[in-house]
Amino acid sequence: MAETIDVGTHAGDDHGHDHHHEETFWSKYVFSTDHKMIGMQYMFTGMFMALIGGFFAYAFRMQLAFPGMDVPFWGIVTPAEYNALITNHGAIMIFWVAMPVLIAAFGNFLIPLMIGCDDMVFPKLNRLSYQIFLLSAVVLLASFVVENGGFGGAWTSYPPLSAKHEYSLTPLGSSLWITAVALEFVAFLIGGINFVTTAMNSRAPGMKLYDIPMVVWMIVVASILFMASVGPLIAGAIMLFMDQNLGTHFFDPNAGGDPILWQHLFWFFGHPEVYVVLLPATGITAEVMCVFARKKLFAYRTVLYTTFGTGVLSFTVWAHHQFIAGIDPRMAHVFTITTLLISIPIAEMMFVYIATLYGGDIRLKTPMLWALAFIAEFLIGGVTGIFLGASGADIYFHDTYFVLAHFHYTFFPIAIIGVYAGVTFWYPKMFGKMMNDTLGKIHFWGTIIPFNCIFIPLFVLGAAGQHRRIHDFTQYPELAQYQDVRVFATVSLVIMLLFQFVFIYNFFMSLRKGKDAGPNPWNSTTLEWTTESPPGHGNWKELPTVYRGPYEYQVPGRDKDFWPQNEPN
Ligand code: HEM
Ligand SMILES: [Cu+2]
Repeated sequence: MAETIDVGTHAGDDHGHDHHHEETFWSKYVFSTDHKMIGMQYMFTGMFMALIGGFFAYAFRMQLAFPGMDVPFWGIVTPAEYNALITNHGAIMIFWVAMPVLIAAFGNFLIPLMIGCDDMVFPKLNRLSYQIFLLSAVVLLASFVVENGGFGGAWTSYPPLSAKHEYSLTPLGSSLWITAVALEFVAFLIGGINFVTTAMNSRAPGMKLYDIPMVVWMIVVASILFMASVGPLIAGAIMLFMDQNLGTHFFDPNAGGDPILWQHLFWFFGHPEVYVVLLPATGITAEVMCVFARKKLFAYRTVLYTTFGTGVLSFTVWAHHQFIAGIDPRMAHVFTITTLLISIPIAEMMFVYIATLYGGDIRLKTPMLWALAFIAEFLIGGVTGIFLGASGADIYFHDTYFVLAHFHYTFFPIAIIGVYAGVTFWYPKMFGKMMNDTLGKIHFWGTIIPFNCIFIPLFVLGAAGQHRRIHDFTQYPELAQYQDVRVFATVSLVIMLLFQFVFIYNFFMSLRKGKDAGPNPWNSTTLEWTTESPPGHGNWKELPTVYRGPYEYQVPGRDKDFWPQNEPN
């Protein structure tokens, strides 16, 4: 039952959760307030946007590899189109793929199921959040088809380029873009309220704070980070919109405005944002690893405190994106120190994960492969971040392909590997069917190998001085010589994209032909596996009671190797 206020009025009803009105297509799939359906809506919208973002990457990488040639399914990529493609590729992948899938889809689907309640605290607000998000996606898509095309001022949208139509040359595209981004922020601001309130207030009887599965904690902390950091940027977005359309000069240096102000507003949000998406993916990895290593999470409390600590620290590092923006070197030292500090908790989490694997009874099913890859690939991202965090080195690396490779080694594990780990792991719960494991493994290797072939070469190009956001490098003799490297990266990308169709095929084929999953196919301990798959409206016939922590595997003296949270002693 969704509407919590109904509980009182219907308390005497003997037909429990099923007294609901007839469900039509519209009430079930479109205007549902059920957290699971809203989670699905976010998931499918995010996946659809990922196809668009992936296609954009294909188009601009083809331009980089074969400048001036007709790109199949696109045509010639003009410089303006190139800018719009890279801008919107980045924006889409972060705001319309990573955020909706990692936070909103998994948060919605998992939080009530993992803490043992029937729905979010504010189901209608939840639905509103999705609707605003959908609107934001529509506005973004509209920005590509208006006169002069989509915005091309980079996903960071720095003024003055973004603030003046004379510079950006895309008057409507820019304004729609910033509107879409602002709407998306509002959607997640509303959504976060539910996650935090629900996890804190609706837990099953017996579930203490330390019994909450790690992924729920991490989504909660991520939501708080988002809510605490996004305000300034929503204000900034409105100011930028006003500069674009109402003749204000917040960011215009010629009229006393300050373009650097935007950079502060953007990165004060932007850096915490990377942890907003990192934390849920890290949480998903924890759940998957414990199940497929049959082990307790090593140092649960340490991970939890580290999560809080990382959250706080993430607010202190933003100006490491501005080392070349004329920052006072003494201030640059401060931001170097905080930036290097934040590597410590992140590294510690990875060590905890490796310690969790140590001595485990490891089962290499598809979700586990993704979880292991998360750790391996993310470490490369983290380590290269340390180079960039040193302000002296960053003056050289800034805005080169080195930075690009660094953040793809962090974002790819998060937004792609983490999502695949989660989807392949919870698929049986979401749809009641098993995915095909062989196809899953083909998809895994077909993604991981080309991924590294794309981005390792980009570190090399970056170190050689290849700058970001340039349409055709063959015009620079010192960079023209690396054309083979760019072709190699691009071919790898095309291969990787093609392998994604294996996943799409597996996803939909398994819906029809997959083996029935049953309630708990992986022998997991957490609450979502104690109800039927997929769970009905209201999640449980009778809400569970919790007796222990989330990861009791291989407890000595028990016949089964797992001890579900809801099983009495
Ligand atoms: C582990 C510690 C990390 C450190 C020390 C670090 C450090 C840095 C630094 C100093 C930069 C600025 C480079 C420049 O523009 O010149 C940077 C860029 C970036 N980092 Fe990281 N980073 C870390 C982790 C992450 C994570 C976890 C993510 C993503 C979830 C991430 C995503 C990004 C992005 C997107 C950019 C580029 C932004 C842009 O200019 O478009 N980083 N990183
Ligand atoms: Cu940062």
